[in-house]
Amino acid sequence: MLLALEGTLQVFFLNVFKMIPILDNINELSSKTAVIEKNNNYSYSKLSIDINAYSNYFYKHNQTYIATLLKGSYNYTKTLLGIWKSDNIAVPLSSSYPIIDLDYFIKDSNAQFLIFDDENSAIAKELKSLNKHISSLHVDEIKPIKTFHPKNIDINNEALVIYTSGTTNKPKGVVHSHAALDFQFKTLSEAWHWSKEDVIPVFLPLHHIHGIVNKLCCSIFNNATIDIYNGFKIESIYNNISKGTYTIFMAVPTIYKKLITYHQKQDQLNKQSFETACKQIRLMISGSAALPVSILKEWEEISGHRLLERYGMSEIGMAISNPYHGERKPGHIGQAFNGIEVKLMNDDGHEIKTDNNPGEIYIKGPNLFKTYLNKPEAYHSSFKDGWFMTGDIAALNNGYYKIVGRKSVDIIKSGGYKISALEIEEVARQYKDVSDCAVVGIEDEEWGEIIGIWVESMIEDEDDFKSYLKQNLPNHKLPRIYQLEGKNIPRNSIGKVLKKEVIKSIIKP
Ligand code: MLC
Ligand code: AMP
Repeated sequence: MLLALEGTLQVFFLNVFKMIPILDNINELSSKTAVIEKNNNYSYSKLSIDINAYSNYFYKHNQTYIATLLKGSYNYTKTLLGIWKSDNIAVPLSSSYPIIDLDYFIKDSNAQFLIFDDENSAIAKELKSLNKHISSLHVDEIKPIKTFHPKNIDINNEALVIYTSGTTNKPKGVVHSHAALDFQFKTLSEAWHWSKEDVIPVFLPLHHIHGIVNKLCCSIFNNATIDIYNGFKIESIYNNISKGTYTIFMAVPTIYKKLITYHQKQDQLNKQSFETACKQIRLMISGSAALPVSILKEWEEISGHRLLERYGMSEIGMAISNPYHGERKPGHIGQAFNGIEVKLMNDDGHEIKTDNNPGEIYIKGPNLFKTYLNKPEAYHSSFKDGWFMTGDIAALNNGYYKIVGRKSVDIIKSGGYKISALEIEEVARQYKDVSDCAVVGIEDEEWGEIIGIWVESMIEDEDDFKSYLKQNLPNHKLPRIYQLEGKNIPRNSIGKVLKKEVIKSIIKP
């Protein structure tokens, strides 16, 4: 009865107030499952009520940055959408980062609130002690109440900040408006034929575009169902695929490789159920890093799926994709999505229009980010004549783009994460024994690239150095290959480190 009354009131308010489409699409009367978390199902109507609680709680705050430290969960989902419904800006953070980084994200974004769950309460406490001004809130403190304070939300308002690594300085906060996100939801939904019948496992980190936009938000936007995991749990994901739970699957290449290896270790019966169930999934997508053709082929043999590879970036969302229908070309990222312009530019500033001629990918369209938080110069210098310069090098081949490299050797992609070599060097140089060092990405089939570090001075206690790095870097930024014998780093005549030589000469295990 109360639910029905609340629903009616909301329908009334929604007719009066301007809302953003992803929130508009949430049917407050629907008993359909929005999120499955372990054995619990959360309906769209429950989600709607829980989101409204945020409107009430943050009623007096507009366009305020709200940081979150929440595991992959229903709580994460309702908090992200609740922050949007209250016209505030979500800054999703991950506890995989050391305190020093989290503290930087809080300060850089000038977050006024930090919403955390049980799993992150100790870190939240530490962050609160470093940022006295912040209101630190356990997610359970935001409770639904009967009154509802709807707000007008301008689609051009800021919605989301994603921290991403670059070649200079500290990570940059990429700011997206609702308009850019909405364009992404619509574009991806259309291109990949999302429907309310879809069920997707969400296990990627929820502080990056791939997990947040492509998986979680597209599912909500389409009234589909999310099966949410707290990270990549291979055994349960594999078993749930085998049970035929999912209709759509998205992951980074490293995860496909991990699933292949896991599958190969199964007995015949398990193998058979997995392979049969895979064939019932309607779409499997790979992105965030180059998909090696070897992985594409192995996966095709197991699952019967030719993976749909697509290309994106924190600043641009998704821009290029192989087709849903039509040829998915191995080793290629496909064509521009509808409404997004792509061109290749050579070093002389000329557009490349011929095949097999590499150039930097430039992007234009409603998908682009709004700014880098507090870094207007970095924002302006990443554009030329209104085009965003991605730093990725591609060539055209019969109408399909193919990534052939990256402009900067200091950007590494490992496990689907973008990592700055300079950031790791900066941390390593602060260790007492390190006079100078060079960090590089070394090609690897499973991880895309593996991080290697070459230290020029002798390290007295290797274990101590490694544990220092562990304390100061998130797991995905840790070097896995160490050259610590104090040998000279290859340099040119003016002392500049020759990273390509470092890559060649570093001793791989
Ligand atoms: C972990 N390990 C690594 C590693 N990370 N080894 C080499 N290189 C790395 N980068 C090792 C650990 O030391 C450990 O070894 C073992 O792997 C397991 O570690 P883990 O931390 O438990 O790893 P796991 O949880 O399995 O993580 C792997 C992963 C994760 C692939 C699931 O990296 C991940 O979620 N990646 C996705 C990132 C993502 O979403 N990117 C999208 C960004 S948006 P040992 O020896 O101790 O067992 C974007 C735009 C776009 O890029 O286009 O989408
Ligand atoms: P991020 O900043 O974490 O969003 O990472 C974006 C980067 O991921 C891009 O600039 C590319 O270098 C890389 N990337 C994403 N998708 C692909 C792909 N399909 N092939 C190769 N690289 C990719």
